[in-house]
Amino acid sequence: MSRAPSIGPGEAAWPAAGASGSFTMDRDWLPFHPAPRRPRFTPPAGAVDAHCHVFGPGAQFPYAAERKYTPCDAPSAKLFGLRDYLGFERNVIVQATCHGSDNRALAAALRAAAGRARGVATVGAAVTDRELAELDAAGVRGVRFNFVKRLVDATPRELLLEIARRVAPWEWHVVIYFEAAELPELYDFFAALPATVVVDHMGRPDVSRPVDGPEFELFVRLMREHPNIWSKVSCPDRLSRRGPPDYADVVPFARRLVETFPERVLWGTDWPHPNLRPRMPDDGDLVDFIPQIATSATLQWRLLVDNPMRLYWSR
Ligand code: 0GY
Repeated sequence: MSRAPSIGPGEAAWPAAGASGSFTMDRDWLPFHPAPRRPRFTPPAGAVDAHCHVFGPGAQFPYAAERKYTPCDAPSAKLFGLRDYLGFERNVIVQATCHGSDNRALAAALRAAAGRARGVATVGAAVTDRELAELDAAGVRGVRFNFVKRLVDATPRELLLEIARRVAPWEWHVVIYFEAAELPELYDFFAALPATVVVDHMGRPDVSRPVDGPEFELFVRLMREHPNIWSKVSCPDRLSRRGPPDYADVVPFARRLVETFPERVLWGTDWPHPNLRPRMPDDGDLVDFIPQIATSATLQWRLLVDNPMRLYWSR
């Protein structure tokens, strides 16, 4: 493999002070790891990092007025450098809440990827057919509904259903982000969504609870009873109480999903890891999490290649 590109700070797009145009990153913001280690695990050929973001640069793509945080810039060139360094072929870039429903940074990143990235956008019900057509042409294949209260103000469910109807002709799927404690309340709404649905980060289970306890059972039931529902087995760094390098307490949860629903799981780095505290993960550790949760070459191929290719690159 070629020499590691630098993905750390120091480029013009990310001045050392964390300022970009009129934006200064939050005082307690942790930038992404400046020099991740090389993973021991080699992803299969054609592997997809199916959950990551770009931020700005704010001077070019301003952060949204309604954002709940101001990040450091994390431009697409850095993301693509990391992709190559970690041994991946493609990215799925998910619109981050700091850009609201202004998808320009996402669309520009998708165009810059020249076919090697697909996107998940955030849109309002007022989105026009022309805007949807442009996003689709750029490579968007899904829309994200966020229910995490610290990240977004609540959107009425009728509006979300209206958005799901609007994107249906494009055969986009719906990505949902929520925390496990909210699932009982949201269960029926999720179960009724008229699309393929992809859950971020396993529905954020409390991994100090048993993997076969009622909380995670409810999530497994959601997937078992609804074959249109997929899950990302991502973000051990967000979920773990024990922490790196192995994130051992997250393994049983992710492994259970990979083995029960091998054809409906995706994996992603979550780079540049928004809002992570108290420490940034080493992305090399995150890649080495994969063989702990997908323990055969076949499961790894489904998780990293076959599943994301079916969902994002079927056309
Ligand atoms: C993630 C997680 C988070 C943030 C966002 O769009 C976002 O701002 O998704 C989070 O703070 O938990 O998936 O990146």
